[in-house]
Amino acid sequence: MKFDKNNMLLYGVTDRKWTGKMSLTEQVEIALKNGLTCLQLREKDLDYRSFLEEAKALKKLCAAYNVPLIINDNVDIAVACKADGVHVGQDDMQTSDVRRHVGSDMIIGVSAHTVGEASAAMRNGADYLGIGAVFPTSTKSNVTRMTADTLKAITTAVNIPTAAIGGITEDNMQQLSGTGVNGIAVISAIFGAEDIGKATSNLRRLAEKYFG
Ligand code: 3NM
Repeated sequence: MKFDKNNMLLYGVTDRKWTGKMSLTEQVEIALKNGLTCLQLREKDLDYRSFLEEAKALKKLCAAYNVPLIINDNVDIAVACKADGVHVGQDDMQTSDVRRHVGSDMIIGVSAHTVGEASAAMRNGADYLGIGAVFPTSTKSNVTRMTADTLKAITTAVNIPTAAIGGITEDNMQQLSGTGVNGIAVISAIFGAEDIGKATSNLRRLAEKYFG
């Protein structure tokens, strides 16, 4: 699948904490219909079999909307479900090991918090970076908020697509304009929204305005 900086515009990350009346798949389909440009399946507690089943279903769904599916942290699931990519954090597998494992075609995303981490990830074969946390967030614990200067220094140091992450909403997104990021990655602003469709289309419109 073609992958470039436009896929960073509105990057949705799943979190089953937010599934209530709807299943994760139903939530994702609404987001895909309303302008998501990339989807990351992030499962921290699912057993291998259920994770793979879900990943296969989401791969089919994302392909129907021509949106890349990225698997968080689990290279084996990414390969087995034929995902478009895999995303790793600094405590997960090394980028160069991931590349050896998945071959040259799969997209590799890496979370980076400093210029050093970002440059190393790029050197070792990352295709894009998630950079955060740009705002306070209660969705993930143990994240450190970064300054606007660090964010700018990272986007200046690398020449691969970047998405900012952490506490991003319709209301604060404008503050990221001019930092050099190509878009935003969000969990709660989409999957925690009362109306996922409306939230997604609003975020997409604003992302086009500030980062398009
Ligand atoms: N990674 P929300 S912040 C998954 O800083 C994740 O690397 C982060 O969720 C990082 O959009 C984060 O609800 C949580 O704030 C993002």
